[in-house]
Amino acid sequence: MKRLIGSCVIELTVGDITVEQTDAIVNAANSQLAGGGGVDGAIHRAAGPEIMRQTREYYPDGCPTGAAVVTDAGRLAARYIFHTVGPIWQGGRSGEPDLLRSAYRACLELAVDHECRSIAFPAISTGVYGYPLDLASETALDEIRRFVESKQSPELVRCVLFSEGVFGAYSRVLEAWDR
Ligand code: AR6
Repeated sequence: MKRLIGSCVIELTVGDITVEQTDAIVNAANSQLAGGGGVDGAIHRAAGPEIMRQTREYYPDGCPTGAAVVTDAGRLAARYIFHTVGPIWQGGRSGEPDLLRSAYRACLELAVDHECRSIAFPAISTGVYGYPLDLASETALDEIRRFVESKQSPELVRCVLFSEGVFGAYSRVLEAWDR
């Protein structure tokens, strides 16, 4: 499923982000950049130990929530991994929506800075961090659309969703855009 924003494409797919061939893939990390489960564990396993070596060397203080940092992509097909930290859901009144927007925007800015024509995102914060899926999908897609509308870059933003349930939530948001 996809939508055109000017000459750019926002696309939804179901799958495993580690096999994406976009220029950059996004990791939903923690602020210590310590590795973990979920998509973070899958990316580090698939990309290899060089990635953790780089995060330790370049970002010993980690990465604040809502920001993003860059490493190589090791054994993956992508050129870069952008490690971002989404908010932990605490009920919605602790700035979670702004922090989630900021995480997406930080990665999109890195994509432009690193001349990436394509980028793949997982559904940041919707796993271990407990962000309600309907709210997260609306916020994520709105921030992606705003960025792409104003910058007309990257050419392709692909949301790689790990289950049909997550894909369904994202699809409902895209369908609502047409109404
Ligand atoms: N490809 C795409 N999406 C995936 C994959 C994959 N291979 N594996 C899981 N997902 P989560 P968070 C989906 O928990 O909520 C880690 O321990 C998953 O189904 O990975 O931001 C970090 O180290 C869900 O929809 O990230 C942090 O401590 C989405 O990715 C913490 O979890 C995000 O789930 C971050 O939590």
